[in-house]
Amino acid sequence: MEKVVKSANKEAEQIIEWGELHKIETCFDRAERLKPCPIGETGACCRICHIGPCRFVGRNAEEEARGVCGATLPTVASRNFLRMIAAGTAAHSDHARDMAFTLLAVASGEAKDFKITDVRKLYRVAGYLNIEFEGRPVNDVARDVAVRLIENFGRQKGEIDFLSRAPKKTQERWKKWGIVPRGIDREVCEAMHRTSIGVDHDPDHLLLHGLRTALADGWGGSMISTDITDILFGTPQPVKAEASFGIFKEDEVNLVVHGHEPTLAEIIVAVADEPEMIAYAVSKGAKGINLGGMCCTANEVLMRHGIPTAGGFTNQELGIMTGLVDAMTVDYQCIMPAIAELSKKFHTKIITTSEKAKMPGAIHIGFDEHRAKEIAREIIMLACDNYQNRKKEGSHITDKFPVIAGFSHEYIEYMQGGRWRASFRPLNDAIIAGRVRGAVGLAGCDNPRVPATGLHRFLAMELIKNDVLVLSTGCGSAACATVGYLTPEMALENAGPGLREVCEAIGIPPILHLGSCVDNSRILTIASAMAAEGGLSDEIAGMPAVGIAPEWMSEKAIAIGCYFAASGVPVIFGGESPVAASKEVTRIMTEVWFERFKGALHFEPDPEKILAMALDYIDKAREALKLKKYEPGKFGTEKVLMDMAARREIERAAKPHIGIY
Ligand code: NFS
Repeated sequence: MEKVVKSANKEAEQIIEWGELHKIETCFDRAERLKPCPIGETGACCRICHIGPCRFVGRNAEEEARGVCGATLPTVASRNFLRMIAAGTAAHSDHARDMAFTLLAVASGEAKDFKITDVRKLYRVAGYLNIEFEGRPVNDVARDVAVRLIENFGRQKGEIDFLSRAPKKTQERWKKWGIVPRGIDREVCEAMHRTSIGVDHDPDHLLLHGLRTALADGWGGSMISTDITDILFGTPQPVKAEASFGIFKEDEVNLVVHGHEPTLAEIIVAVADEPEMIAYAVSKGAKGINLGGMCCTANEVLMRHGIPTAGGFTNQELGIMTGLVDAMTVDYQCIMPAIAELSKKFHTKIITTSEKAKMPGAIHIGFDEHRAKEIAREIIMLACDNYQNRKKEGSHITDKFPVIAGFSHEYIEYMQGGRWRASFRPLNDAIIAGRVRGAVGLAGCDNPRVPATGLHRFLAMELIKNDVLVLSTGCGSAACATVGYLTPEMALENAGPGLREVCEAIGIPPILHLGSCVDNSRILTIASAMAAEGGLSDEIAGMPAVGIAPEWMSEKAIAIGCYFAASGVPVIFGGESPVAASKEVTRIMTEVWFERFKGALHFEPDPEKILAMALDYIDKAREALKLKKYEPGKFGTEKVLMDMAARREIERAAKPHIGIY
């Protein structure tokens, strides 16, 4: 019998096989053993009150069937779905709240180990908020920005501030359909209220509130998080790094930062280079300290410092199974509780660091931004102490791949014309001419229910072959990084002729790593800039662009998919639909949303079909915009893209220092 591949990643599969040999269970084994509950999986189980749970199965599986209270299947499926959006929005936004309070603490001089790193970005954000910045002390501006952004969470009336960054027409659609989010917490709270027993029963109405809540995530929580992280730690620019399990070093202390909140990870990066820390590691017999990342905390420090990544969600257990991880800090989100138990079979210390997220079997060292360096040093020393306990066991892997990451929206703008002519004109022109067929945001988790990372890899490869520029984030980026896809050479070897030319001219990979999952908000900013640039659509809707999350599993991914749909982007998710039980809910999320917003949310498990659907959406959008029909290798004439040499020339002529926007 042919062996079932659990991960599409060769190195991951090697560790899984080693684990099987040593009787060590992973999420892949558990996924095989625990099949999804077929009732809950499709949205057909109502458990919001205790008369039930009511299950819509068998003779009760029709649209007009009713639970004990009389709720229909479409009501139940849309309520369940709205709760997923609310949870995803809460996760991104509570992270954003932490970032906003950190900014406030820094601006008030209470968190002395941090500073405002990117003043230019601070001013840009102050500008969006109509906060005066010229001639004022930086910390005063930062405090005003922090206070104002914090208000977005508890605002009761009015609008979330960053909605004004969307194209006017996009905003008008939101107004027309009554989905303008007021305050982030208000929308999440109202979602929970409306879905409790006996409140909102109209599927369309429930789902519209889902879109409003999701917009509070995309244009609220996520965008706030991205902007503040850039202000505090720097706006990313291209950086070279490495990915996969070979990043761990046999002769150094390996400390992994895992989770989503970059604040502690940033300070660990800062102090790990201190001579005292290195001397401490050496005193324990190691040659130095080697930092690595996992999931989105990895993406944050990869984007800004080139810290190597060991990969995404399904790699967290496998990383420990290399036997080389001396300590792993986990903050919050996407952390499998299994790692605490697993770590006992090795020498790895798991350290929880957030007061919001604890785990039996882990050590807790609560992070406090007021004593940041002290805590970071404590953690590093703990990892060093534990280096001596390293055992021989483990599936040591030496393979690693080069990565170019760090594509913030500011850098993407800059790379198309330099500091003085930064714009999206070249990209718009390349799309108009058919050199670039369109763009896809490839995002979301990796998943042990499919050959993990395989769907990301398949789609990334096929899309660039078809001249589609890929913007990747989150574990989608990690899936591509850990197989060497995030390099300029990828364009030379695999991209279609038009996309290859564009990538060569600018010197970029055809798959651009934009950051963590909150950084999907960067794609909203890019789409808005492309609309403002002209020549394509004058709103986000109607652009030759699609969002794909082929291996999603988190509620956060659902919130992301919905804010893209509400913003006008058709979105295709892999796997079974969580509303499959109701034809009506499926129709609303595809047809009705498309009529109103030109966005939609589909679920399609077959990757070939996902690809075909995405290309079809892109080609239809091109047709509607009356652009040249896409034909591989046949382009119209557009303005010559500014190449590296020309850009350097401009920089030289302008100023000796380079800022990216
Ligand atoms: Ni996004 Fe990042 Fe990964 Fe999925 Fe989890 S790490 S926030 S939710 S699993 S992409």
